[in-house]
Amino acid sequence: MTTINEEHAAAVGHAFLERPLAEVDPEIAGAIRLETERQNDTLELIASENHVSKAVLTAMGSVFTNKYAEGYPGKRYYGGCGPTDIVENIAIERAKELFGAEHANVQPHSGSQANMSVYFAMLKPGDTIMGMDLSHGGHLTHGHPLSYSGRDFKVVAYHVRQEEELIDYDEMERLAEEHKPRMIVCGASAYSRIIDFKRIREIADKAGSLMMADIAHIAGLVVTGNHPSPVPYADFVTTTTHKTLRGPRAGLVLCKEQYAKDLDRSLFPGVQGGPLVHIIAAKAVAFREALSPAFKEYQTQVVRNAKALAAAVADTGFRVVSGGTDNHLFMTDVFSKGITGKDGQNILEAANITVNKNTIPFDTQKPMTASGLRIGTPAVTTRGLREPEMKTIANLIARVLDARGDGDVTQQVKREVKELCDRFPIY
Ligand code: DSN
Repeated sequence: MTTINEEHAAAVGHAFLERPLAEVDPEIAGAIRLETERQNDTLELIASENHVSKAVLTAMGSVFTNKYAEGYPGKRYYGGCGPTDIVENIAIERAKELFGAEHANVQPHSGSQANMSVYFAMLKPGDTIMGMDLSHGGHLTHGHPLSYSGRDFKVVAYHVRQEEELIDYDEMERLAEEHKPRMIVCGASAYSRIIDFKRIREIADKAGSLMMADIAHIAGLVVTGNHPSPVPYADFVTTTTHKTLRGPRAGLVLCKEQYAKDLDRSLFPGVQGGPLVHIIAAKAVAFREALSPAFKEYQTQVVRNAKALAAAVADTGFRVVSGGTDNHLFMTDVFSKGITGKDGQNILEAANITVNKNTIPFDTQKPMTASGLRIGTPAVTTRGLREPEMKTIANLIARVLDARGDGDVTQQVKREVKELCDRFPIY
């Protein structure tokens, strides 16, 4: 055990740079170990989570975290940005190539800030935007009253149709004609069907609106052609980089060249300060991985797994919203068997199966209770699970939910989850 004085001496000398984390901070090192074990022993079905490669982790933990680099490649406010410019230029070029985009800004720290940079580039406070209602599958930053997007702009929300639970494009068109929004925002965080970006462009053109597609959830599928791309249609495309795209926790904006200058200025200095260069390096690595043929195989398997899991869950008697899925996720209405989303999430977590409660369209429960569970396959597909394992998972989910979290059933399911996870180690 070192004394405080020894620690102080070590901290002012060069030696502190070399001390291992477990020695410097056993509590945080312990929490990292716990989280590694948790991820290894858990069936991760949260649709927005994934497991990144060691290459991505290495870039994130690199010395670029030490660097300030406000500005853009070739136009920085700090010296010493040579290697940083290499990283950012590579990330930009790879992002453009991946998505076939005219311009890419790789600096957003998150999806929320990516969206903010687009809004602040093109909109004035009080302008009208149209976005998908959060409880129908949209996102907080698409105009929810509790988000900056709902506070600074007038919001008109569109919905899914109650009967088939698909986006009501006719309603979207009617509302766009009536309200002439400055921007139509599309994209979703809890919608399992193909989004018709071409139709939305037509609606935007008729109403004289800009179009922004937030593809945070489906970006990986878009890259590989497993979901149609909005890039030919949308003025702006935003995404996170850590969901199906399987990169570091961060954001990205793509746009037509005509908006490039406004967008870049809006992001920096408008919304953010110094970029996280280590995270941009990790984005570049993830983009390189996403350019490989193996990534196409991965995304195709993600969708196959989601379809197989949705069908198997439906076979156990839980209603699946819209009857199935075309992408990496689906929503199951656990209240169809009298279980709230909140209870369902807790029951599954006790058995080491992680999902998130989610409202379903026309939900009768409050958001913190919810009637649904959102279930996604990006993470389990990364660790190598395929269709046969999806049937097993559906069975495990149904057993523990049907038993309402009974202790013996939970322990038995947890053991089976562990056996399954041990067959498919992550790192
Ligand atoms: N929190 C993300 C998700 O889980 O979909 C959206 O921001």
